[in-house]
Amino acid sequence: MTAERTLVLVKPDGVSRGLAGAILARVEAKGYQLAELKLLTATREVLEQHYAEHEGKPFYEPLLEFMLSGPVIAAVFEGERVIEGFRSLAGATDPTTAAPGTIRGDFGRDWGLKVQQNLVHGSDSPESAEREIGIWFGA
Ligand code: RTP
Ligand code: MG
Repeated sequence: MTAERTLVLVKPDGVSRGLAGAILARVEAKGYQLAELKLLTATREVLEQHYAEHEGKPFYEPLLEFMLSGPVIAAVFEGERVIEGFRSLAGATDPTTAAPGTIRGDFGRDWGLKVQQNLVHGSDSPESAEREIGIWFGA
């Protein structure tokens, strides 16, 4: 049996603020295994696939603009229950109220923009993880 996998993105705010290493280190320190890693600037096509579920929502266009604003890190981490484990490490979507001790709670805040700039993405289910890993890394 292969271990569960999740797609982790360090979003442009995390990379531009120099937090990528600190963020990845937290995931490794919890015990998850790094399986894939790359730095790249996303394309609109990739983001449209990745965020298809949010199309039409008020934050959709600002979200795509934000995600296109600079390079991101795409990574795959592996381990037992890594999907829920990473989302617990990441904290709540809104960085202002995300719990201290989480990535978003410790490093993020509201910048008064039209989208939550919240440093990281993590897949939310095994089906999402396989779909998203395919989008960012190929089948
Ligand atoms: P993610 O997918 O990035 O791991 O985060 P999530 O599950 O906690 O949040 P989700 O609801 O899937 O939303 C995707 C991303 O869209 C941005 N967002 N901004 N009202 C807002 O300003 C707003 N709502 C969502 C965030 O960047 C969020 O992570
Ligand atoms: Mg999500």
